[in-house]
Amino acid sequence: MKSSSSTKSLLKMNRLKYGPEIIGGHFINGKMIRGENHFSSYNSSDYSDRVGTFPKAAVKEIELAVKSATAAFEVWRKTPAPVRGNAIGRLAVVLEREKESLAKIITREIGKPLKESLGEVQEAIDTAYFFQSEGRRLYGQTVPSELPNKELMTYRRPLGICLMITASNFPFAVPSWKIIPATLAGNTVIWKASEDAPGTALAFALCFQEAGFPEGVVNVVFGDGSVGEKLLSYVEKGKINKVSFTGSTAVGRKIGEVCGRALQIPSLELGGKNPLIIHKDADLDKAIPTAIVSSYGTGGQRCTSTGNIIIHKDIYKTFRTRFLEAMKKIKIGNPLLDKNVFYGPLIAERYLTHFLEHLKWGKKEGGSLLAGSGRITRQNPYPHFSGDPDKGWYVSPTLWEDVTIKMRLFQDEIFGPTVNLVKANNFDHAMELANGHAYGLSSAIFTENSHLMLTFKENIQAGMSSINNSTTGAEAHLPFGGTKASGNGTRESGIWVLDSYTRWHAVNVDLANHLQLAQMDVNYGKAKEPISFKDWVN
Ligand code: UN1
Repeated sequence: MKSSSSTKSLLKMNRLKYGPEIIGGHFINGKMIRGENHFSSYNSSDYSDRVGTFPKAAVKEIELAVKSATAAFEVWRKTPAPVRGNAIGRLAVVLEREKESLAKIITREIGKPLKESLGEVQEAIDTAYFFQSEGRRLYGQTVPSELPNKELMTYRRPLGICLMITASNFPFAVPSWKIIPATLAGNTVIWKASEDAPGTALAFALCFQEAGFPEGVVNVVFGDGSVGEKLLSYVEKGKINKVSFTGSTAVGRKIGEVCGRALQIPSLELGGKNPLIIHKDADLDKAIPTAIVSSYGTGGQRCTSTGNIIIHKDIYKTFRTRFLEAMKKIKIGNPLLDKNVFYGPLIAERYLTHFLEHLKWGKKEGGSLLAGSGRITRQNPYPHFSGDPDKGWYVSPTLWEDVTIKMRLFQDEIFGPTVNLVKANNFDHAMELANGHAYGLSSAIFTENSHLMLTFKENIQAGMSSINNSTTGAEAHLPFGGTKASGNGTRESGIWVLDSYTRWHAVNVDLANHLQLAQMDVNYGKAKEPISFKDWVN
């Protein structure tokens, strides 16, 4: 199709403003495959800027990815773990060198502020440096045997071909949490990247290549959920040995069913409705800005974003006034044109639809809207906006009150810049509210009382908890994951993730010159006659 001269000049302008268009391809067996059935990835902050075009994987490319990951596994699993760690160390160096450029690609594609994108790349760098040395520490144990001349030991073995399916909100950090430890452990990877962030995924794949990962160890394919479903069928065929997924609870359940039938344990990192308790003794000078970041940072598009702020009734009014005051300073817009923007657009139109719907049903079920006017447009302006609101899915920060535990507003994850103020009568009531939803990902409390900190830690149903800090912002070497509807108990990051990408292999070596049987030929010894202390007394 020929583009008109005005489209051409717009493209040229955008190129100067944002960067060139990427002609993308799947990354399979170390090669780019342009493929067919192309789709476009647009700059979420400005839809007139096309980041690039990418193919949607067809069966033949999926087959090729499975084949190359399978062939590479035979070589990679035999590569000594410290050598695999070295490749990860080189990856860290590449990521450090390219940190700025990679962050700009992330911001261009999904619209989070550059500071956050830099943080995201840093999270991948931290992960790479952490696992570089794990290659020299992929310890097993030596275990004493109950028989003489016999040795027992354990080894971590890789699982095989790992399928990673990731979301668009952390298109770099979260894939790094999966791909880096999986490859360190000797597995090979097929990564089905988010269709909202294919440019970021391709850039990441090329970093693995530069770092000297052998061909076929990391393969990336593009496409929507239907490509993910096709890939999942290889679990049933016994050709994919592990699935790691970050996304919605609904999709996580489906993946869990497929993997369960194949007797596999997937890693599922799912939704959240994360509570932030503000006790009456909270330091509000810290709690208010933290609650703002926790609720509205990344436009609320983190699975760790705060969903309910649970405030002690004695300070409810003060908190409400000060929170509303702080909200007024939130700057929204195109983060590539203004670095002071607090949050950018919603990543995709489907998030906008979901967000706008919640405004309707939230009011209907009785929530009181304290702030928030829906989609920001030229007709429906927002006071601190940078850029052209009509070119992206921008929404204003939203605040609800009069929300009760049974309401959808209290229970449902919205995945946008919206939060509820919920009044608690006392600490116990606050805890009841904090646990009164289906999820259990992150959680936080503000209090100066160390006894309440302890009670909170011991009773909150969540995989992660912050004390006097945000529900967001987990560090790269602590276990990440949730309980209840937020996951299946698997963890990402730190040493804990290794359990998700390895299986234990128990080995015994019998060096005796005769047959000896455990449990049967063991000389356990026996106790002597019972001692009686009767004579020692009276
Ligand atoms: C996610 O939203 O899926 O803890 C991951 C945080 C980030 C990671 C969030 N480091 O908020």
